[in-house]
Parts: sequence; C-alpha cells; structure tokens
Amino acid sequence: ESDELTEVRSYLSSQKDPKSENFGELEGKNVVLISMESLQNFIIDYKVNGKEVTPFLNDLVRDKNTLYFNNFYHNTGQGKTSDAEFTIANSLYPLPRGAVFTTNAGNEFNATPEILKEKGYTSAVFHGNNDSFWNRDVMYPALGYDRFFSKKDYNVTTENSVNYGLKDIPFFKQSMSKIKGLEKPYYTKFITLTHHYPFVLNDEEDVMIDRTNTGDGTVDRYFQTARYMDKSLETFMEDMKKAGEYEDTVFVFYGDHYGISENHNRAMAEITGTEIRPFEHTQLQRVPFIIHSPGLEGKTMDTVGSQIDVKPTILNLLGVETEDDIQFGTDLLAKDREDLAILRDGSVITDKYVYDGESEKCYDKATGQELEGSECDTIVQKAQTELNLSDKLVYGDLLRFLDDEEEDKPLTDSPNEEK
Ligand code: GP9
Ligand code: MN
Repeated sequence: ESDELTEVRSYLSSQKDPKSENFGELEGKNVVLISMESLQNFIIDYKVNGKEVTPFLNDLVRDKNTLYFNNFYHNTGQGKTSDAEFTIANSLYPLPRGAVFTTNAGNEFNATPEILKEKGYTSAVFHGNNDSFWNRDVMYPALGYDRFFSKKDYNVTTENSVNYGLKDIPFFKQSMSKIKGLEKPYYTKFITLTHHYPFVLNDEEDVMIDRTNTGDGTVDRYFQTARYMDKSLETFMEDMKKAGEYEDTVFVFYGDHYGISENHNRAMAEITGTEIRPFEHTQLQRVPFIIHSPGLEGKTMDTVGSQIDVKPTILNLLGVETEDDIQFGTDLLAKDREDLAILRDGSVITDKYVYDGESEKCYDKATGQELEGSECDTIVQKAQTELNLSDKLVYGDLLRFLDDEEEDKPLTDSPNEEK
C-alpha cells in the first residue's frame, strides 16, 4: 500500500463508523436508483396556483414504506449529473474542478455495482442521451456496470424528445421491456433528462401545471418540467407494479444537483418568500433522497447527510459488509451517526451550523442567524481535511494499491432489437 493510501485509511478509521440497526433488512432485493434531474428539495409540497408540482413524490415521501431524508444535500461540482453518479457509486467526493468522469475514468474504483457483482447482482444503467455524454461509455465499465442502455437502444424521434434527448415518459415506457429482460437480482440506475435547464417542454400535452409568474423564465418554467418528470415517475412505478417488478425491489430516488443557480436569487426570493442570503442559498442545495420498498419501515428523517452517504446506506440495507472499504460517507440509518454534509465548494452543514463556503459565513442552522465566523472553524477544518484526502485519492489513483484488483470488463453489447 502507498503511504498516501495509509494516510487516508488512518483518517477514516479515526472517524466514527456507526453500525445500522437495519443491516441486511433488504438483502437480495433488486435495486432501482432514479436520478431526478435538477430536482431540489424545496419543490416537495410546493404548490402553483393551488396545484402540487410533485403530487407523486409528495405521496411517496409519506408512504408507510418510505424513508424520506429532508436534510440531504448534493455534493456535486462542475461534473453535475456525473458527479452525483460518481459520489453515489463510490462514496468519494467529486473533484474541485472538471468532471471526474472525464478526467479520471482510467482509475481503479471499488464502486457499488462492482461490489454487488460478487453478491450475484447484474447491473445496468438506462439513459435517453448519447452514451458518450460525460464519458459514461468509458466510465461505466470502470465502475463495474454490465450494461448501458443509451440513446441507441431506444426509439428516439423528434416527437418523443426535447432538449438533451428522449422525454422521461417514453423513456420509462421503453425501459420496461429492457428491465424485464435483466437477470435478477439487478442493480439499476435510471437517469431522467426532461427536467434539465432551460426547462422546456415542446408539447401541450406535457404541460400539466401553470408557470409561476416571477418574470424569470428559468424559474417559471422549472415547475412545469418538474411536474412532467413527477408524472413520468408515477407511470414508471405503476408499470413496475403491473410487470411484477415491484415486490422484490428497493427504489432509491435522488435529486442530482440544483437546477436553479444563484443568478436567479431575485425570483427565488419570491418563490420561497424570503431573501436569499448565503444561508438560504446553502439550504437550497438540499435535494430529495427517498428509499422506498414494500415492507420497509418508513419515516421522515431530518438527519443531515449528502450523496456521499448513499453507498454505505444502500450496502448496509442489502447486508453487505463495508467496514474495510475506503468511503467518506456513513450509513444514514445508523443511530449514533454524526450529522454532517460537506459540499464541494467547502460549505458544511451539521445539526447546529450552516457554513457557506463561498462567502465564508457561519449561521445557526435552526434560526438562520449569522454567527461569529470562528464558531464554524472546527467543521470548516474537517471539511477541508476530508475534501483534500478524497482529492488526493482520486488524483493519485490510490485505490489501485488495494489487493483484490480485477480487470474491468467491457460493457456487454446492447442489442438494438427492442427498437
Ligand atoms: C446528460 C444529462 C444531463 O446526459 O445527464 O447532465 P447535466 O448537464 O445535468 O450534468
Ligand atoms: Mn443533471
């Protein structure tokens, strides 16, 4: 092992690694991860002219078989969707600049699909855009994925696409025959696309809610594409039930990153009813995180976490031992877990504090009141240490020094006959 890897290891072992009570609760189940494009948590229960923007998700988060995390942040940087994928698969931070999917796809990883392969899982990704976008065709084999159903595996026409590619409703419809063909248990990821900046719909039929009227077009359209995506999730869940793919499956929904940047603070102040200071800006980096499975004991959790925690959380639920893994996240369901989210820009959130990395301002999390900067010193220090160690690990490709190296197999050719 290299000295640098030893340094990472000794830092991680000095941290609490709490055990979850739920270890193995969902052992052997199929996994369906759903990347919800640009979906921020403020949208949950938000209404436009009396109508819910996300009625499906609003019901889902209250379902008795749903765990809903309402203090969950994204960790993404410039790699956006792909950064979220990276962090969720590896429990490592994305890079301070650029997209790790494009800069470090040649690295050795120990990602969730690869780990689950040893448990007999088949893995696949579904996405209605070109396979080379974000270098996914190169990165997925490195993460251990077996299959990648991309644009060329779907019937994509001008009518059924908008913006970057296939619209979410036909995307999920056409995915059904593909998922049914997978060997079980499967570990899959569906990446939605329609609710992407600049949030456009091209068919009256897809418009299911009014725009808001802040006068900021981006913000006003945001609610319409969010409504459309929510509908696509609803139809997907129904189709999974009809196809008999629901009972043995755990559904994990996550927002990938913000959709509305700080350039839209004026309109967002109108939407949220409060001025957007650095405190509110940081709180707007929350994205929904939802785990749903029949039989799962559900509740809403306000524990502070982020995408870095998804890997250990899922693996623990599936009963996979992660103790010796190099991971920066912790199991969100562990009782004595530390409330913590470290964002890529150096912002840090705990149960007590919200620190904005850009303005370097420190706030009381409960009241939003600004505090002496020094109050946040300890957590800022911790965040810097963690981000630096994670970056060292990625830049130095340090996981290649782990013993059980395996050759990355190329993706299985995706047959096009389902067109
Ligand atoms: C592209 C899609 C969007 O295929 O995942 O990527 P983003 O621009 O959000 O990173
Ligand atoms: Mn995205």
